[in-house]
Amino acid sequence: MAASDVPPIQVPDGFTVWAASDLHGQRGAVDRLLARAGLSDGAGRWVAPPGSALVVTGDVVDRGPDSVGLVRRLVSLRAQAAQAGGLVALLEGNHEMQVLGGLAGQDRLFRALLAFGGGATFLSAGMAPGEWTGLSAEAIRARLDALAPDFEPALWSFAPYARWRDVLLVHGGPVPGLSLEAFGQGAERLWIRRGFFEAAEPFPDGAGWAAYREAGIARVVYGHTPVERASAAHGGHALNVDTWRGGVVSLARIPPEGDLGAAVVLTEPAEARATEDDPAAASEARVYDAHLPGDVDAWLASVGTDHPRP
Ligand SMILES: [Mn+2]
Repeated sequence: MAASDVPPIQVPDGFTVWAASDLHGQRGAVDRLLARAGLSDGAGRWVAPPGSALVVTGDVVDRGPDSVGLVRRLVSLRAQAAQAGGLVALLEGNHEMQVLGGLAGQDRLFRALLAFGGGATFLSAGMAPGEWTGLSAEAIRARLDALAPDFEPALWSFAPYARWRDVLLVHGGPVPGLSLEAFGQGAERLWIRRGFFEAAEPFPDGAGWAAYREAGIARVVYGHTPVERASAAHGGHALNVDTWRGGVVSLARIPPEGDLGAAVVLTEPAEARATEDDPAAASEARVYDAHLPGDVDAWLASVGTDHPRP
């Protein structure tokens, strides 16, 4: 089964596509970027011309100042865009799975949630600083659901990946050797890093990427691994737009064909984190990267597909 039961999103070929990733609660910077791109008025109203799309490739929550506010902003813009001949695609990241699975009681996901900035999400819902310390996942979830009942349903509505022309948009990247169906159903796409962007086999021509190539995918827009500025890989067939390391939030206009390194990229400074990552746990990142995709797959298989929607 998929990381959720939401189908992948197909963006019509003729649309103009803007992409961002790893927004991590940066509602102010996102508002400024959307206004500069002509997508919103900077205060939550979708103003883009018909045929405009915004694709957010996951990790909307945790770390930054207003996770709940940013999710609400993007869900509202998604509804407005759908009524105005546009499209907002909200895609899953590992942080959305850490919130949903962690608060559902999956132990390793809960530890990852607390270690990697989940407290910032609790704060943005209205919990007091440190209120969650020592609480069970169940107790935190009950408090969060009472303060922000729309929040978990909104995260359940995120899609596994999107496609536009020959572009795949996904949080971590394509996973080598998989069919497109297996790629969409497993959680590895949320965590993969060097296995995609430093793969010895070039994308999309290497043997391991045959299923993607045969499905018409030749380029990938992704995030998850923080970089200083939007960075092309695989000879311009891949573009990482997670610029968390550079202290900025980026919004990239994806060229309809050719070198992704030629994308127009707008940036705005990120605000300070609301909570720091746990430095001890951060050293376990590779352990989490190795275990959590399987944990998510097992957890989702156990909870089934009947999730609340906004
Ligand atoms: Mn991520």
